[in-house]
Parts: sequence; structure tokens; C-alpha cells
Amino acid sequence: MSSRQSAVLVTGANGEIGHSLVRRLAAQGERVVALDVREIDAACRVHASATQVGDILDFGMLQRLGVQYEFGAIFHLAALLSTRGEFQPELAHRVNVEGTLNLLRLAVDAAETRGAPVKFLFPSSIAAYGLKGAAARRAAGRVREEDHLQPETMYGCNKLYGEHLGRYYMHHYKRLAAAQAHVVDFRSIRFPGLISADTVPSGGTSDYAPEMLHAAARGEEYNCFVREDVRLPFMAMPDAVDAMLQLASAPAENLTSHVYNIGAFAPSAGEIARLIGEHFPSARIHFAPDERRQAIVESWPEDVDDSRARRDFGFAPRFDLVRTFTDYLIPGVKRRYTKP
Ligand code: AKB
Repeated sequence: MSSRQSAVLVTGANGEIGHSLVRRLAAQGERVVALDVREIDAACRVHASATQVGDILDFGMLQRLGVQYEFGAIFHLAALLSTRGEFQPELAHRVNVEGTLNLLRLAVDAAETRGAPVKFLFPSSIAAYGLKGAAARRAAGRVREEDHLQPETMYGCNKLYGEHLGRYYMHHYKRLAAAQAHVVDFRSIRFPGLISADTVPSGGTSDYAPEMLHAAARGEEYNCFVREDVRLPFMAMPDAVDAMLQLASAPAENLTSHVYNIGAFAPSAGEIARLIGEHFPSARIHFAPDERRQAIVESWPEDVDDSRARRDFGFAPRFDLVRTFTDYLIPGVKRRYTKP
């Protein structure tokens, strides 16, 4: 019997999903170890049982954590996103692929120590898809998990490969060794663009939506880097975190795949700007497309087919586009930016 404390590990805890996820896991009574390459934010630290500042490329550091804690689940959120990855593709590859491999190794070690599988939750992305421009994405409509897997960004390639690595560790790891162990219970969601009232993402290409909102709430002008008519699937952060927790707790026998699309609404950038304008009438949002970032968005699907997630783990978003703004984002950002 191990004397180690059982815990859940969250990498990338400072990121936009990390904040909400750490809080929700703690509220469920989990002991959460929050790991990030930067000092853990105060808002996240209060919910974590322990924090660790470190690089996921440092396997020694991960091993030391594995000696201290018995991880029953790993939520591996740390990644370099799509825009940043196009400036530093090799660094993105190291963080997104070698980092993921390190976490999968940690999961194998943890499973061996505890004598039971370790759940591995991996946020993948609509960036795993690759469509050849506006006409192709219109023709493709709501894409299914198996189709159009020709990512054009380093980040998209890394996420798709991360899904394959997870599938390998779950079903085929060391298949020629004497004793085969299927010890990593890998589960992945391809997230759409996410919008949070509490955090502003950095380094992504779907960032124009949250950036527009937070700029308006701060009374700042915003130049949107995509065209007004471009459409992309988005989701409110609470629904994204719910989906991850639902997938994590779903009985293994209900899951027919290691990867799931989820979606909620797919507005154009102009529709998002108009909604923001209804709540912040003095918002100054202009469209100044950067054709290269526009092309990245246009390689992603206009919408996704998430029927598999709805069927297998009961995914059902609470927030449609209007409710996302009226019930969640607008009250949240007003609270955040109103001086006491
Ligand atoms: C990005 O824009 O890179 C991410 C994503 C869509 O996964 N938000």
C-alpha cells in the first residue's frame, strides 16, 4: 500500500481552462496539484492543495511529483497555442508533443504504482482539422471526428498527434513486452474556441472573440484580426469545463472513442461584435483582418458534429450564444472590470 496522498494533476493550471477546472475539481473534493511554468496565480492557488512551478519538458520534476503524490487522474492542459506555434514551431512541437509524452510516461508510472489505470484527460482542438479555405469549409458543414484531419498549423498537427499518442498508450503500449499493461485511460475532447469571463487567452487564433469582449469591458478600442463574416464554433468556459468533468467521470464502457467533438454555437465575428455592442454601446470594435491569421481560422471547420459526445457521455451545453452573453460573460466581465 502506498503512503502517498492521492491527487489529481492539472498541467497548464494558469491557462484559461486551468483556472476554472482547478476550482471545479477542488469543489468536488479532489486534492489538486496545480502545475504551470509560471508562478501559479493567486486565483488558482487558493483552490489547489499544492502548486508546482516547472516545465513539463523536465521529466525529473514530473517524476519527483509522482513520488510525492499518487495521481489517479491527469488533466494535461499545458500547450503552446496556434498563433504562437506559427512563430515558434519547433518550440511548440517540443512543448506540445514531448511534453505530452512526458505526462503519458508519468501516467504509466503512476498506474503501475497504484495498480490501477490512470485517467488522462487531453484537451484537443478544432485545430486538428484542416480545410482548404472558405468554400471547402462551407461545403463540409458540421464535421465529424474522422473527417478533414489535415491540420495546417503546428499546434493542430501536435494536437492530432497527441490524440494518437493517447490512443497508443491506451490500447497498444509496449505490445511486444512480456507483460502488457493497458494502464492509461486516455480521453480527449476537441474544443472549439472558448470564451471566459475570467481569463483572456494568449497565443491562440480564436482569441479574437474573448479579446473583443474584454477590450470592450475595459473601455478599450479593438481591431479584430479576422473578417466580419468568418464563422467559428465557440463555447462558454463553464460548458467546456463541465464537458471535461463529464467525460472524466463517464463509465469506460459507455465510451466508444478516445476523441470527441463538442460544440455550442458558431457565430460570425460580426455577430459577436454586435452582441458586445448591445451590452457595451460605447464599444469601439473595428475589423482589420490579418490575412494570414484569417487563413488559419478558415482552415478550421465552421461547425462540428458533436452527436458522439451527446450520446456517449451526455454532453449538453447549458449556454447558447445569447445566454452566454446575457447570463455569463456580461455579468462576469462587468464584475471583473468594475472598480470597487
Ligand atoms: C487556438 O486558437 O489556438 C485555440 C484553439 C482553437 O484550440 N484556442
